[in-house]
Amino acid sequence: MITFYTYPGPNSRKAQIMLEESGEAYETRTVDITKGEQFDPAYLRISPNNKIPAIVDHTPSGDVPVFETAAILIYLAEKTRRLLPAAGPGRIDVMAWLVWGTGGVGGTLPQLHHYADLPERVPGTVERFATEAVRLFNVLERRLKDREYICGDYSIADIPTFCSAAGWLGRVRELSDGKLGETPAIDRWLKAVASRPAVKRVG
Ligand SMILES: N[C@@H](CCC(=O)N[C@@H](CS)C(=O)NCC(=O)O)C(=O)O
Repeated sequence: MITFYTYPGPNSRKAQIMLEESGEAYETRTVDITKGEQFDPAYLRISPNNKIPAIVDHTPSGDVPVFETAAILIYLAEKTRRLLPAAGPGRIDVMAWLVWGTGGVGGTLPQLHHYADLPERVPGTVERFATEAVRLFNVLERRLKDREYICGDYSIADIPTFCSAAGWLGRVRELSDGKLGETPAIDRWLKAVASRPAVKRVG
C-alpha cells in the first residue's frame, strides 16, 4: 500500500496518473498547502522540500518516502517495471525527457502563469517566460513530429509534459502574440495521452 500526499494541481496530477498507470494500491492524504500543512514537521520528514506531491511506500522491509514528482515517477516505474526501459539508451532517453518535462516545462509554465496573473505586469517578465515557453513547445513539436510519444512508446517522460501542455498550450499561444505556430503533432499526442484509461480516471 502506498500513501499519496496531494493537493489539487498539476504536480499532484502527474504523480496520480503514474499511480494509476502502475496499478499499485494507494490511499490519498490531502496536504492543504493553502493552510501551511506542507510545513508540518511530520510531513517534512516525508517531503523535506515542503511541497506536494509525495508518496510513502509501506513495504515489508519498511516505509520508503519519495518526494519530487520525477523521483516518484521513476520509483513507481522501477517498482512495477512499467513505462521505463530497464536498461540501455532507451532508459536514459526517457530519463532525459522526464527531467526536461519536470524541470524545463514544469519550471517555466508556472512562472509564466504567476507573472501573467499579477494585478500589475512587471515589465519584461511575461515576455521572458512566454518566449521560453514557446521555445519549449517548439522543441516538443519537433520531437513528436516523427514519434507517437516523446520517447517512441508511451513512458513516464510523457506524463509531466502532458499535464503541463494540456493546461497551458492555449494560454501560451495567447500570451506569446502569435509566436507559437500550429502544433499538429502536440495536438495529436495530447489526444492520445488523454484517451488512456489511467489518465481518464484521474481526470
Ligand atoms: N519540484 C516539485 C514542485 C512541486 C510543487 O511546486 N508543488 C507545489 C504545488 S503544485 C507546492 O507544494 N507548493 C507549496 C509550497 O511551495 O509551499 C515537484 O516536481 O514535485
